[in-house]
Amino acid sequence: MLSRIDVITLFPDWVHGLRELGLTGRAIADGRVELHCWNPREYASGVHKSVDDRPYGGGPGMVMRPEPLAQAIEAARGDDAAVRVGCLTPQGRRLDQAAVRELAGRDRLILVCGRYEGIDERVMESLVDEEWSVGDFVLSGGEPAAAVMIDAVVRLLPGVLGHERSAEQDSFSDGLLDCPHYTRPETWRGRSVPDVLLSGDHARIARWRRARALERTRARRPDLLSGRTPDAGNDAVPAEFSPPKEDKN
Ligand code: 9D3
Repeated sequence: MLSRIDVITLFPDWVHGLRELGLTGRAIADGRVELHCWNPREYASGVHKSVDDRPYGGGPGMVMRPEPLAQAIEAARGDDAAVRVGCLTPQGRRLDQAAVRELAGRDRLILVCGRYEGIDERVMESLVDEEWSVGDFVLSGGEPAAAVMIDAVVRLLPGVLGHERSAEQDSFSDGLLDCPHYTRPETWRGRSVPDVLLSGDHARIARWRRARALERTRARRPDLLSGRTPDAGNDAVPAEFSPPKEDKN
């Protein structure tokens, strides 16, 4: 079970934000996980303490210099030679909930955040064990991706979510998108809450929610259903809840 996360970043304010805010802030305050931060700039030498330089071969942008970054990674690793070093890069393995569960089951996480056009490849070869992406879009650096990964992982740690919101009930833990939700008033701007939710019949409500979740998943993210076995997985939409067409997106 994860007890410690180390982030290597030129922008430690991202990590301070995780410490101070929200679910991650509370988990750290409660001692459920430690979050440490290492800034390559503190390992840079010379009056300018430069952490980047122009790319060999030319081209736009800058590349993170190997030595300050390597020293920051080694400082984070300490004497724990076994801990895997992950790097957030657009070329990495796409993060999904299965990967998040896997990461939450490790003892430690070391996350290297890139900035500029990238990191000197020799650091990737010699010190980085795995690369992670959070999706096929362009961020300005690895920090927001690390924040996403850390939030997703920390909420799985025991005691982080209140018992009223168990991680097991989540969308994606059963591989489906979430069902719709409603609260008061019963009618809002001419739209009423589905009768079944007011019925008090909890078994029927559970079947309705699953039917809605299945229909939504089929309409919006059929890729999530493609690896499933409809019969064994109980994935048929009950006839009692044959849906209004789900056609958003
Ligand atoms: C526009 C710059 N690109 C050159 C063709 C390469 C590039 C380098 C660095 C693109 C983005 C970044 C910064 N992004 C990350 O470090 C990053 C990221 C992302 O951009 N998308 C999804 N996941 C991740 S994890 C780290």
